[in-house]
Amino acid sequence: MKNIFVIYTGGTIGMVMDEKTDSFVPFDFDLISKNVPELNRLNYKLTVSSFTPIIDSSNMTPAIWLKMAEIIKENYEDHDGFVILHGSDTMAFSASALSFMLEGLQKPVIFSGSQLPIGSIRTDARENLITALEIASAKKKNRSLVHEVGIFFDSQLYRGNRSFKYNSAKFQAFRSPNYPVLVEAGVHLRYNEAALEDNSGKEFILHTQLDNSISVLKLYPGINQKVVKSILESDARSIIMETFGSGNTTTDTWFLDMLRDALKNGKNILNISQCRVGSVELGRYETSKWLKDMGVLSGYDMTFEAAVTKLMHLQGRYESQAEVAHWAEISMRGELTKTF
Ligand code: ASN
Repeated sequence: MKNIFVIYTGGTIGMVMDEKTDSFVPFDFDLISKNVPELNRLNYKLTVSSFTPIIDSSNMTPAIWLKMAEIIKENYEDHDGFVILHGSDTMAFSASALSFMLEGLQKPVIFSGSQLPIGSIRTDARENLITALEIASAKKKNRSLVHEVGIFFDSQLYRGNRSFKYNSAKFQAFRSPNYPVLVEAGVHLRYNEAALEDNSGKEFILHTQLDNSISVLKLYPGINQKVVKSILESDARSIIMETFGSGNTTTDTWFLDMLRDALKNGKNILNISQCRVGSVELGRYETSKWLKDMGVLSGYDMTFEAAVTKLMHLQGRYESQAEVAHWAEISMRGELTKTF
């Protein structure tokens, strides 16, 4: 019998309607087990750790990521896989964060949740939960099939640090356009073995330090100098710059001068695109050639969620800005593809 560890953090999956406020509020795990009697018929032993308080994932914090990662570390040897029940709103941030905190995973860590509460008749929660458990327990020749952090939602397992929530209305809430789906659940579960992280021979290491000294500069035509200056001069160690297309920005002299000053003052500036599909390609257009020359870092095809959590991880791990910059451009957990 396989041992699966379930971490319940909250989210719509376990919510009920509060009649006083007429809005959804989180509820305890009993509600889930009562509504999924199939859990007793599964051939696994489930151990459940419910967080207090149970939260809507909009209240997620790095401290809670640490708690999840530590629980996984403590229960790693005795369990075959982990399922984390989590609200969908910030699930991609948590899955990305855990992918960096848990190096060399040999076992699956599967995030899941739902768009409708488990108690509602048309809920997507039951299918999501049961299949997430199945993937967390799947083995071939005594080795887990998945050795990374994934998000299972609406029949698909995505790499956690490649996905983002793109739809708040449909059951298919997530997408991972820059990386293939890892598992497709239909009549059979189809594992895309070529796309899955292998990690064989790697040592499992928990990284606990996170430094959230980050700011974000999202560009738009007409952005004014005061706004750019205040972001670049904040005390953040790194700035994520969300640019146009394949990494382009205005070439106005004031803007490029401000970036140069920020870099001179020791900031890291990581360029990711506002486009969710495709990659930053510094130097493809003249409008990004300047950035490359001055030392702006390329985030390639990384998601915003991966960029934020990767920088928190790197800054927690390295005091040196140069070291953070070095690793920012390298794929550590399959979060980016360098095609250029
Ligand atoms: N607000 C909810 C959450 O993220 C949304 C959901 O789970 N579908 O906790």
